[in-house]
Amino acid sequence: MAIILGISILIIGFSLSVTTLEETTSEEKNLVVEEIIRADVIMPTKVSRPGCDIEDVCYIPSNIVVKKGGSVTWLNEDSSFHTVTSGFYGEPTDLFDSGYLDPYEYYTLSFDEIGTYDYFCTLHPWMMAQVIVE
Ligand SMILES: [Cu+2]
Repeated sequence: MAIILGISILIIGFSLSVTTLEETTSEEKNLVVEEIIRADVIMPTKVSRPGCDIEDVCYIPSNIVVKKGGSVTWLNEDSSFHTVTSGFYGEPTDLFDSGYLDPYEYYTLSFDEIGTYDYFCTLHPWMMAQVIVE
């Protein structure tokens, strides 16, 4: 009896892991496709450490220009959480805030008013960039 139960549990466990693997694989494929199509600004790897600010590559590009009414999509390509938060570190303007973006998570915003929008990451004070709407 114990052996049969053990085998059943093994089989169930195996089917579960196969299902999870298939889901992950198809999600990853979607990510690759979406990444090519959708990301306007990326947060590259290793920006959770100071240094990206020296060459202004914490967000790439660090200055993006869009037409009024246009949208910008950010993609976090790093393995750490990051945010896209309006204003400056310690002085948020409360216009927008992505919250914590998981690795490979997207965030999209539309800009309906002309202006320069500074933004930063609430977790990494050196991460700063701008959206310019014209
Ligand atoms: Cu960050």
